[in-house]
Amino acid sequence: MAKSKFEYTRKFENNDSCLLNCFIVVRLDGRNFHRFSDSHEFEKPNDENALKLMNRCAEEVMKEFQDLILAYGQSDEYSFVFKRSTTLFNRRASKLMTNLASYFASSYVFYWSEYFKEKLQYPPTFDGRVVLYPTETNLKDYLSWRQADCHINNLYNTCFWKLVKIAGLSPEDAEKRLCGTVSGDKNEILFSEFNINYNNLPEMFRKGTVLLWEKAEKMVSKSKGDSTTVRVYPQVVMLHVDIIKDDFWESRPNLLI
Ligand code: DGT
Ligand code: MG
Ligand code: MG
Ligand code: MG
Ligand code: MG
Repeated sequence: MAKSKFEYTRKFENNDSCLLNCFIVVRLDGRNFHRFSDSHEFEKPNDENALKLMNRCAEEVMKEFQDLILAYGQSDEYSFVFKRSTTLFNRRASKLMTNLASYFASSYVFYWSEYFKEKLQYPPTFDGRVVLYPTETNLKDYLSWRQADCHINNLYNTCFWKLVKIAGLSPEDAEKRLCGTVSGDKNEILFSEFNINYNNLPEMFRKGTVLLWEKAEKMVSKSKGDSTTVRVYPQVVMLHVDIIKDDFWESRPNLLI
């Protein structure tokens, strides 16, 4: 087809290809989920179904974009890590980010009814950003930062909502009560005032969720007769484990390769 005289406008596009060899991380985060969680009456501080829906969407994203090697989610956010060598969308940041964000958001709507009886009140939005990490240490530190954030917020919010819902404090008084406390103090409040051992709360709440690919064996029947054979195929697995300590990485030496 002949070029139109308008085609030069393409040259105004930025080249936003991500630097070679870096881990490309896309972090998505629900826009104004403070309001969204109120409108949909999410349980405070953790709504199990809301978290499971986030995990489901992330799993679907992993399956759709198979150069993703790892994902980590907590609260209304999910971080997706591409393998270093990915050439998906020529590593263009805007393409990677918008494809993940829109697939995640449409999945959130698509699968909503599997997790909630109540109707969706309005369309949710997720923002996205792309961050490049040049070293494995940088990437691990990034993921540790997100998991530490999960822990700090969850400990605080768990205390806060016990003080409000069980002890009957006003939100202002609960906030004052927790002001200046360190994590040991909060553990102590939970234990002595509410008989809760923080470490016994669900791991999904305390540690967030990690998704990664693992090889699984599956029995498949051959087309003729009833003989079966074992096939190995990759499968997304969901874990609620510590990724700050080295154990997680040492037991999976090939994860980032
Ligand atoms: P943003 O991200 O700047 O547009 O604003 P928000 O409101 O999404 O703020 P963000 O992302 O810093 O914090 C997440 C919000 O989502 C926070 O208000 C608590 C809410 N949220 C996330 N997970 C849950 C949950 O399981 N239960 C409840 N009740 N709220 C949740
Ligand atoms: Mg925010
Ligand atoms: Mg948000
Ligand atoms: Mg958030
Ligand atoms: Mg097109």
